[in-house]
Amino acid sequence: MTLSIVCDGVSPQVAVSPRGQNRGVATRIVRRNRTIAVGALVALVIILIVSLVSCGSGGGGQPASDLPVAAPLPPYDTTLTDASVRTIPLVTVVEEAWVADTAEKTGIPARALAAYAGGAVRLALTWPECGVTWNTLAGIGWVESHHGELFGDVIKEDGFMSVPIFGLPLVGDGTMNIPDFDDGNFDGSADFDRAVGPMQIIPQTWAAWNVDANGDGDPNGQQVDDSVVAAANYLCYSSATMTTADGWKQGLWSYNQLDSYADDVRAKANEYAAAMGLR
Ligand SMILES: [Ca+2]
Ligand SMILES: [Ca+2]
Repeated sequence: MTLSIVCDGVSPQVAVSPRGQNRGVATRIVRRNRTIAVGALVALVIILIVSLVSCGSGGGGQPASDLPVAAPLPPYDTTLTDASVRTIPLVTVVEEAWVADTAEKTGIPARALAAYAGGAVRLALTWPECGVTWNTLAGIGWVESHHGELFGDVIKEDGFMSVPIFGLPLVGDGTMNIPDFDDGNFDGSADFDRAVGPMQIIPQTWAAWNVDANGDGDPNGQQVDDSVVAAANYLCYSSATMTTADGWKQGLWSYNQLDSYADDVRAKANEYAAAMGLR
């Protein structure tokens, strides 16, 4: 997720977007470093243009308010509980046949879709009042990293990126200016902070919401199940419910304070719903 620091000073530890804050401007750049082999590091920087948001000043306008089509929960083992769903690998939560069929219809890579769909089920059991849907999570995943494929990489079957994704250094050069929070432990740099992984989570947010959802015992921002559940938990923390237009707006606004961001996520979420015959 593009996690951004909340600029009004409220809960900065859970802010989700590294979007810049230059008022009224419109440039977001995402950089990805490529790590190859033992001891060898080749940094490949790729640029993505996005809009920057005015932070907490209203300069970015008000978030869009329409609620995207809410895709129903995918089929899953209904004996799962709030407790048990936390103990099984996220990729096993939703029936494989549904994932395969839905991946074909929507064009979402199956491994990413399994994480979004499993995340929606997991949150339905662990945070039932939230109601975050798989198509909203998929919309975010597409906007953030094109499901991990923005730079030509892929999410592997084990859920890890084929090449780790890192966002642009958040040093105020067309971005937010966020001092180093993690001493490089999460984002690989003790000089600055940057967003990490397919859902683009910044260190402060990861510190608050890191989770192990694939069952390997290690919360890892470059692993799609861990990343998606952390993002979903953050959305649900930020909004009382994602089932109303205002609630959905609040969740997306906390994630990224930019009208076009919510618009982009909504459009993609609706596209995925339409691909499933939902209106
Ligand atoms: Ca850092
Ligand atoms: Ca993990």
